[in-house]
This record gives sequence, structure tokens and C-alpha cells, in this order.
Amino acid sequence: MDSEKGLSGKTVLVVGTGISGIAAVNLLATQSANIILLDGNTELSPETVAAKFSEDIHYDLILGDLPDQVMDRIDLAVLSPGVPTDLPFVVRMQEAGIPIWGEIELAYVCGKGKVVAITGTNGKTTTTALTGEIMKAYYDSVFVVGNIGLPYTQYAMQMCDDTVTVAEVSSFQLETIHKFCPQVSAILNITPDHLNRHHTMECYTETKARVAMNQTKEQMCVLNYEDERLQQVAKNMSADVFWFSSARELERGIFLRGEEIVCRDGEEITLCNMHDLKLLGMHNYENVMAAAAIAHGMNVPWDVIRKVVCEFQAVPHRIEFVKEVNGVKYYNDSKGTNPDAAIKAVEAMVRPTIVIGGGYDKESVYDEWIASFGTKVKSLVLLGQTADKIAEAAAKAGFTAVTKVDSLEEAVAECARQAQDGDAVLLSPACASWGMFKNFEERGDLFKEYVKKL
Ligand code: UMA
Repeated sequence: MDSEKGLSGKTVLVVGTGISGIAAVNLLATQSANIILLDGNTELSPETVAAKFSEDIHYDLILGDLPDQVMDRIDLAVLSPGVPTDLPFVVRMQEAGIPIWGEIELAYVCGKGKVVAITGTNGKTTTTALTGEIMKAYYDSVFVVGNIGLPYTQYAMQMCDDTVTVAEVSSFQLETIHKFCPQVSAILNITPDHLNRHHTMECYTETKARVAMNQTKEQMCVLNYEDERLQQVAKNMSADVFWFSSARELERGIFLRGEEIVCRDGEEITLCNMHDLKLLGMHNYENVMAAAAIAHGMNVPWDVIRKVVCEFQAVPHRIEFVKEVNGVKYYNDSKGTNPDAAIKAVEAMVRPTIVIGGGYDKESVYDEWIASFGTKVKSLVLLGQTADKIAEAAAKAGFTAVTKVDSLEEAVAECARQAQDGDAVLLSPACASWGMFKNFEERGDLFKEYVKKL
């Protein structure tokens, strides 16, 4: 890996005081950089920011806009993932020739060892967690980082040449990579999401494809054969493409044959029977195939991969069973932050279901999600910024069993009122949590708390 560390004495602007910005500042402090920390949120106080650091970390803090005279001094800017690259001050920095790195680029440049990078619209977290477990079962030094909630920069200085870093990377993070080059990358699927930030599907797809942009044929990119967008993306890739498929046998790749997961790469091996897995649903079999392909690309023996995939349990907030109350099963799918993820959760339900949906508006379209309800979803309880938009889409599709509520607590109470013995209640909002909650974890945790109080 490139270990260019010419950051000493450089003036580096870090944008964002969330977990990425804090970890980036801590890393830059070890490189003796002069740090300017900027956050656009003027409601923050210097004291709240200072409380996030130990006393020996020094930085100049700016809350609000970046003054021109400060911009003149900057050698490098490091953006948190949530900071769009088309903000006027970011564009001005770019025009002034200031390099703009994402937080993961900084971590990659300072870190060591080999990297696995997993992206895709849905399944990233499960696949990353599972891949991390497989790597831990075989390699001594493994870090699982990135969009999964652990900033990559936080661990970069602990890495050695033998380290394997498994990074979940979002489209936001991929916008600002330059040298970032994983040994094995994976794009699980591409369906509409984050269109308020990336504007078009073409732009979103191109951003996801950046995960493999620096790879050569000595490195592997794992792709979903059943995703038409990825078929197109593969045409322009230099990496060695290794496919997985839930729908057909592949000449080379990993695929489902009846109930078995089979890998063909020269020789043919059977990984396991799908009933041996604790993960449920076709989308999870795809996640397992992707993780196994990645591990194969990282030279992990099949018996190690087999043991870990068969033991692995679902990650929290992803179709997570919470509790049964009065014969009603409650599921937390707070991670269902876009329509496609929410469709997967509806598909996984086996009972008449009441869905809790709505949240932050990412300019998604909800028609397909509502169409997936079929006769399974008996009613929809809506909250948040998108409640009206979803209700309109439901009305257009002739789905009228819709109730609007003002809070998640009220939503849980409303579901408990409507549900009958044998039903399921599913929090799977098809929207991000932002605005009403700090993140999807907080939304999911609160849901579980309200359910447990029923
Ligand atoms: N900020 C600005 N200007 C802006 C936008 C934000 O100053 O224009 C400031 C905010 O005031 C705030 C800080 O930036 O103080 C927040 O930074 P951030 O939004 O990048 O959040 P972090 O806490 O650093 O968390 C980020 C990811 N968040 C986002 O991408 C929005 C986390 O992904 C990730 O786990 C973490 O880095 C570690 O890598 C969350 C996420 O929702 C889970 N990701 C999206 C998704 O999965 O769909 C992409």
C-alpha cells in the first residue's frame, strides 16, 4: 500500500465533527499536521466539540462558513462522508487546486496491509460483518471499519503489513477516493438510493463503481451477475471480475444450485446447503455468496469459510426479531433505509404484516415498495417528512389502509392496537432516520424499547 505520509507540517482542513471528523483529526495529530476543524452547524459550541477529544489534541475550530483567508492556507481538505462535494466552498477549494480527500482516503494512505472494500445499495453491513468474521477466523490482524459505524481513520495507525482491513464503503465515501485500492472489492447490487445527493442513477452507479477504479487484474472485484447495472459496470473494469448469482450456474463464480451454494473456480466445491445457514431470505444468500467469494479472493480455505458462514447470525436492525406480544411478532428493520431494502424485509415476512414506514426524504420513489405489499401487508403506519408522499403513492396504488402518526412511540402503540394474533409488525421505513433520529441505530433501539414496554 502507498505509505506516502507527507502530512507533517501541512495545514489540513477536516470538515465535520461527527465520528469520521473526530477520528481523522486524531490521526492527523499523529502525523504532526496543522489541523483546522470546520463544521457547518453553528449550533455546536466549541465546548461540545472539545469534549470529543483528549486534551493533547490541538486544532483550530471554525463553526459556520469557511473564511477565504483560511482557505488560502489549506494544503489538503479531508471531508466526512456526510459532506456533499458540490457544496460551494468545496467547489471553490477544488478550483483553487486544493486536494479533496475523503476520510477513507486519508486512512488508506496512512494505514498498512491489505484492504477488502464492500459497497452496494443493500446488504453491505451484513456482508461486511460476515466477511470480517471469516477474516478473523483465518488472519491474526483484522479490522472491520467504515460505513458500518467505525471510522477507518480510527484504526489506521494500529495496522501492520499483515493486517486485513474489511471496509464497508458508501457511495458518499467513494466520491473522494484517489489512491484507495482494495485487494478485493465487491459491489453487491445497485438500486435507487441517495438520489438527493448523487442526483441521477448514472452518477450514483459511477460513484459505486469507483470502488474498483484503481484495481488491476491482480486484484479481484466481486459482482452480482443478476444486476443489470453491474453487468454494464463490469465492461469497464480492469480488475479480475468474480461473479455471484442466485439465479443461474456460472462457468466461474459462486452460485445457488437448488438448495446448495456452489463455487466454481477451476475446481468445483459445495460451500453449504442454504438450510445450514442461520441467515434467512434470498438477499442473505446473496450476501453469503459475496462474502465467501471475497474470502476466496483473499485465499481463505473453504473449510474456514464454511464454518463461519454457517454460524453467522443476522446483524442488529436488519429484520431483527424483537419480541412476541399477544401473538404478534415485532421485527426491527430500521436499517431498511431505502425502498429496495424495505421490499426485501416485506418479502421475508411470513405473516399478515403491519408496516411502519416514513422518515427523511432522499427523493426516493415508493411505488415498487407499495406494489410489493401484495396481500401480505394489511396496513401501513406512517411518520416523518415522507409520510404524505408515501400516503399519496399508496392511494395511487389503491392501498388505503394508511394511518399517519407523529412519533415512533405512537406508531408502535397504533400497530399494537391494529394487530391481531398471528400478525407481524415490521419497522422497515424505506427512508433514512435523519431529522427525527440521530441515526438508524437510535431509531431501531427506540423501536425495541417501545415494543418491550407493550
Ligand atoms: N456536516 C457539515 N457540513 C455538511 C454536512 C455535515 O459540517 O454539509 C457536519 C455535521 O454538522 C456533523 C458532521 O458533519 O457535525 C457529521 O458528519 P457525517 O454526516 O459524515 O457523519 P459521521 O458521524 O462522521 O458518520 C459517517 C457516516 N455518515 C454518513 O454517511 C451520513 C456513517 O454512515 C458512518 O458509519 C461513519 O461516517 C463512519 O464511517 C451512516 C450512514 O447513514 C451509518 N451512511 C449512509 C448509509 O448507510 O446509507 C451512507
